[in-house]
Amino acid sequence: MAATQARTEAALAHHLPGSDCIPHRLHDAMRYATLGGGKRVRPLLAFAAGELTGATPEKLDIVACAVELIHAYSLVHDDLPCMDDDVLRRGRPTCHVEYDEPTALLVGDSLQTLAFELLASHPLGDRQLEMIALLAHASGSRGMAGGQAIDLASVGTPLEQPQLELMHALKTGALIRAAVLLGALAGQPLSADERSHLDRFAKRAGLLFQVVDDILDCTASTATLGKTAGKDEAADKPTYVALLGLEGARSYAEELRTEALAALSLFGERADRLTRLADFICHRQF
Ligand code: GRG
Repeated sequence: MAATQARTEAALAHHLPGSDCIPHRLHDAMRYATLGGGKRVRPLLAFAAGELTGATPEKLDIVACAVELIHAYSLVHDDLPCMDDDVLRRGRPTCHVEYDEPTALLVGDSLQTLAFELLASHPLGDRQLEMIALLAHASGSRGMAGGQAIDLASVGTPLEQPQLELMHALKTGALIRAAVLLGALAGQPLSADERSHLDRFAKRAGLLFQVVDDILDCTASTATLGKTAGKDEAADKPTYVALLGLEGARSYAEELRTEALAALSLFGERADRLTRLADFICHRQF
């Protein structure tokens, strides 16, 4: 993991325009928002899925950067006062606090378009157009942005599990799924059966990521603020902890992990890295 994270960091640093490039402030802010932090879960998934299909590391660098740039853009926009209004991200001031709101808006726009520029301008094999379409779909109104819209609309209105599932499948799951599928598409073709198993893994892993994120949010605020687990602030947010309680969310995470791993059994040892990543997503503490 550490080697892939470092490789991704270097690739991002290489492909992001330098701070010496005009306009300096915008490029500096793009680098600030993207480099030097983050678990790089989506690049790790892209590399692990690419390993399954024998994709070259050079192609996977591009896929990993594209997916991570979309992720970085989503965080910058999500932190803006008109959305979540957060002042800290990855232990540092958010982009709009460190720079200013208009710059943060343009950072998000520019990171998003850079992702597609990278995918379109490097040779990625026969299914390059499919890869571009897949990432566009996963990021847009029927993917991540759509999930964000459902989330914003649901504040103050408790969601039932199917709606919560749909919101997360779009908001967080779509990009995680795209990371897995794009990584695989950069290598040798899979059979229809293999592809549907990988897709099932990707969807389960996306949901698992979100359930664990909700658990960590709850336990972090409990530890910091001395609140009762699963109560108080979790209750007015659409989260799995609010819906299922802390223990219920934990057993749901285990269930999703088991389903994700079962979907990989078809691939045998070729899926070792994906298996270990599912374990990491499930048992991470940050
Ligand atoms: C603004 C179009 C638009 C979309 C925003 C993904 C998203 C949609 C907002 C992020 C809000 C959020 C904190 C969701 C919880 C799950 C999540 C994506 C957490 C952050 O991802 P990590 O843990 O972050 O992979 P790092 O810092 O490790 O990269």
